[in-house]
Amino acid sequence: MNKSACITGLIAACLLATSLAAEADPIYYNPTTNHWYGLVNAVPSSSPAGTRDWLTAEASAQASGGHLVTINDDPENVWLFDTFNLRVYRGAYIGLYQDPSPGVVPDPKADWKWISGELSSYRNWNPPSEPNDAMGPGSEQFGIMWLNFGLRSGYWNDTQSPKGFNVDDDSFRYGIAEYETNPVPEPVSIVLFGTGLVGISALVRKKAKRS
Ligand SMILES: [Ca+2]
Ligand SMILES: [Ca+2]
Repeated sequence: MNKSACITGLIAACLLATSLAAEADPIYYNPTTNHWYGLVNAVPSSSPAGTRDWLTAEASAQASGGHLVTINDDPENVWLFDTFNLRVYRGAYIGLYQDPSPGVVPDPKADWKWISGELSSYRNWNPPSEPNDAMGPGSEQFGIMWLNFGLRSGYWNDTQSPKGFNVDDDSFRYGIAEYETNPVPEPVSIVLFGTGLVGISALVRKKAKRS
């Protein structure tokens, strides 16, 4: 099985296991990229409490029509930090990954890919050592962005997946998703209200013509 077929199969399995319930978290619009962003769940429904998983986060993003975020440049990175740093304790998964196939041990500094398929070479690893496979060769093959972690905030780290987290640190259970179109459908009530306003203004114009 080639690498992309492997990761696609893993994500498909997660999609089946992930609730497709609408993401309740707010969606934020970035006028510079003309994209939408939001936090997505990284905690598999089938796993013990306190486990997060990059594949589940990506499946959550795909369920709403996006991917884990591809960070293309410094302005997008700064915007993401400003938008999410007070909403997430420690960090959140981003769309960077290395080949997770069993037995594959990529160089920790090389062969990082964006799950969106974009080829952006922008990186903002936490200096001086990340990405570093801190738990041994091939141990950390998924990217996170530190959002609320002292001097590391705004920088990236390679980390494990799945990985345990302290459930008291409730916020470290997310990925950041990026969407090319707004994933939140316009609420029916707003559409009806808008139609009503059009009707009312037409009525007002008619009356004005008569008088
Ligand atoms: Ca992007
Ligand atoms: Ca690391």
